[in-house]
Amino acid sequence: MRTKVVIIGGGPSGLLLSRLLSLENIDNVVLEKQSREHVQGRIRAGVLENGTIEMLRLAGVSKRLDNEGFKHNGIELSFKNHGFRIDLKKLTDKHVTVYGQTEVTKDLYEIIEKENGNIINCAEDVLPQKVGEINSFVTFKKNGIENKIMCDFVAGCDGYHGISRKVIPENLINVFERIYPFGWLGILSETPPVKEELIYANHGNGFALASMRNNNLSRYYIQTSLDDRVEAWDDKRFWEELKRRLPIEASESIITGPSIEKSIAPLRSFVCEPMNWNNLFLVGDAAHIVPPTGAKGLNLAVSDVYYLFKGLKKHYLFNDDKDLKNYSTKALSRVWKAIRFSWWMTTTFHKFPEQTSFDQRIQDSELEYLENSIASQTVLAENYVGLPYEEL
Ligand code: RFL
Ligand code: PHB
Repeated sequence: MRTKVVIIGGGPSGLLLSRLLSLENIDNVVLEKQSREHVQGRIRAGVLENGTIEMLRLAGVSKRLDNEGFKHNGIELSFKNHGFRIDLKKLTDKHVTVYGQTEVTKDLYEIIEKENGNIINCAEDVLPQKVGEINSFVTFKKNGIENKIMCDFVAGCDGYHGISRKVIPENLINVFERIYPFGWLGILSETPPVKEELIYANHGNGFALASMRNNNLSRYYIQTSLDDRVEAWDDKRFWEELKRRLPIEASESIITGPSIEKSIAPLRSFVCEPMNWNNLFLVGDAAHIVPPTGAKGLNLAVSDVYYLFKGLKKHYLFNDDKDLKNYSTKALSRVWKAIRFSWWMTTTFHKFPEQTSFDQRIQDSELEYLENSIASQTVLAENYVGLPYEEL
């Protein structure tokens, strides 16, 4: 079998790239390790930037998003159980949209299947080979049978634990990493959200976040220690701790109920430079990870797709490789700004194990400054709604 682009990983970045390439008649195949149900069931991101929405629109998957997504013109920040609002719309003339990653992947899968796109689920032992040579190919097993696809390019959209980054010789990449000494315990509950906008809370016990998926589906997170186990957090304990950390009005009005999902995620910042090796291009979480505090992970994966899609399109339609050559530099410039912002949100809102009373005072004064300074609020708002994509 032969195709133009083999896309390893059928998460949001792989699916979106596949769909955009297909719209330009650029042949591609997606090789996804997991089943479709597994991919669609992963509850992750919830906040989409305008740039992400525009890309989904370009891919022809914005109908349900336009009908069911929630426009948020602001977010609430809180410290010492006192909340204040950041008016994103007023400060930037932009908003964010709450629409779950589960829905984004569902929409993309549906349209790709309907239009006869090529997604191979449950592909095992996927391996890109002869990367950079004219006869590059990718091998994989399906139902125990070995397969080989010849290709021009490989897009590594296979997330942090994928194979694509690992095939790059170690001496050709630089890795930058920060591992945070805490995790997020998240729950989903079929209860109305405590507020119509998200709440990010700094509290002496640790960070808390009140988010949502729709009018009767709430997503809440609390910071926990790295060795904490989900089993140690029954619903009662979770709600009590969440209420302790949220602003007073929120904890007084919150409606609690049984959790329908509960999990703990570690937090890390990670960047791999450069984001390509010859004709293998890393996209999204395969190349970089941000802690979820800034809601940037999925949005960054989409901006990578923007740069790579443009590069591949120019290659095939105009025989011009300039943008492909610049892919890594362009994508990384935006990535590092989101890495910085997510790191800043994380360090401003979380309690670190070694944190002293001095550090707590610094966090408090940072948040007090934010509450009262339009300049400071603008910096946060501009980053939160998403920095513009660079022209290529
Ligand atoms: P994904 O989603 O990890 O998809 C990679 C796909 O590759 C497959 N795969 C392989 N396939 C074939 N062969 C192999 N060897 C393979 N190895 C892996 C996997 O099965 C998977 O289907 O990466 P992608 O596409 O780059 O997308 C990235 C986003 O999923 C991620 O950045 C976000 O979910 C991060 N994130 C958030 N991002 C936001 O923009 N806004 C948010 O509000 C937000 N909240 C979050 C988040 C991530 C979280 N967790 C759990 C890490 C909240 C949380 C709690
Ligand atoms: C979510 O709804 O899952 C969510 C929202 C905002 C974040 C992180 C996660 O910063």
